[in-house]
Amino acid sequence: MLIRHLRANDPKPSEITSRHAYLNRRAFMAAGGAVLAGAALPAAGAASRRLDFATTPHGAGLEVSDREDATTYNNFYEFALDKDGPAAESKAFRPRPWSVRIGGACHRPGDLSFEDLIRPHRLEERIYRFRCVEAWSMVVPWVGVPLGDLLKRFEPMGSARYVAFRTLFDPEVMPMQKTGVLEWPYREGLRMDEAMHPLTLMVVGMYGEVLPNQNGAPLRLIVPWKYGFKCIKSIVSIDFAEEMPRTTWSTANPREYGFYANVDPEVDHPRWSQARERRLGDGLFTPKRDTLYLNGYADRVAHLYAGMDRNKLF
Ligand SMILES: Nc1nc2c(c(=O)[nH]1)N[C@H]1C(S)=C(S)[C@@H](COP(=O)(O)O)O[C@H]1N2
Ligand SMILES: [Mo]
Repeated sequence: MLIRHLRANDPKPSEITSRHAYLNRRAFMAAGGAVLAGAALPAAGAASRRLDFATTPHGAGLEVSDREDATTYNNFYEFALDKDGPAAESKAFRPRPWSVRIGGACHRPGDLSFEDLIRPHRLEERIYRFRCVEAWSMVVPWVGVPLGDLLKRFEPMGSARYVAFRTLFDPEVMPMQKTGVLEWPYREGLRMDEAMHPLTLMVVGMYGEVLPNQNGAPLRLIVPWKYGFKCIKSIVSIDFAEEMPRTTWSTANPREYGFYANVDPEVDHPRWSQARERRLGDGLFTPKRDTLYLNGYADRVAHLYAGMDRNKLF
């Protein structure tokens, strides 16, 4: 394996070499030419996990986190409550076949297979900063579809002000769903303008390959300016709603987790500061990094929250 080979021979920190290996492969894939509609997704059950995608300038200057870190340090409470649990406990989860129910305030509701949902779109790769509310962060090359392009196909009604998402409920494969640690299924939601914002992605892959189970296979949300818990995994339903939907974490602990969950170094979590973060892959003695307002995407999204009290609507 190229990545292992480079790592074994390089005395420098592994994140640098694996990043080079990754970027080389990315350049190689980009050189592969035009993306054909329908060819972007491997067939169900195919041995290849590779995706075809268009590269974009998003995050071109950022140092990508090690794939190993991003796929073994997870939050996915359906499988385990610790960080290394989801990778081990989600091995028996089979994310294909998969279908998604689209409903609520829209003119074209329906049940779509994962393939029918994604195939009409061109996949894009975007390198985004990702910030968990627990003060760790990473930089990941996600592969997905702008959520707004996907939602438009279902013709939301003028009355739709929010979008609500749910994760699969299947306690036989998601063992923690047999417990009451959270209210299941996991739920999340966005305001319509947040959902339609061009930075918001419906993600089907990372590091050029289909999503590993522990990262939310086969599809999950990525909203790069919000805390990680908004980025709901293994989605089975999307509903357009007139009222603000109930969400898992803001229901579990409304004092600590709000509906907006915008990354904000000036609004502390009641139990810890949000001013700084530890980047996955940094050594224990590397100083924490300053957290950026809206995770560094303020120039693109701050207008969505103009006039809003950041301490009240957090
Ligand atoms: N269904 C579901 N989605 C979820 C979670 C979860 O427990 N269940 N955890 C959230 C949290 S707190 C974070 S930080 C991110 C972690 O994503 P990652 O494991 O891909 O880094 O997923 C979010 N999405
Ligand atoms: Mo998180």
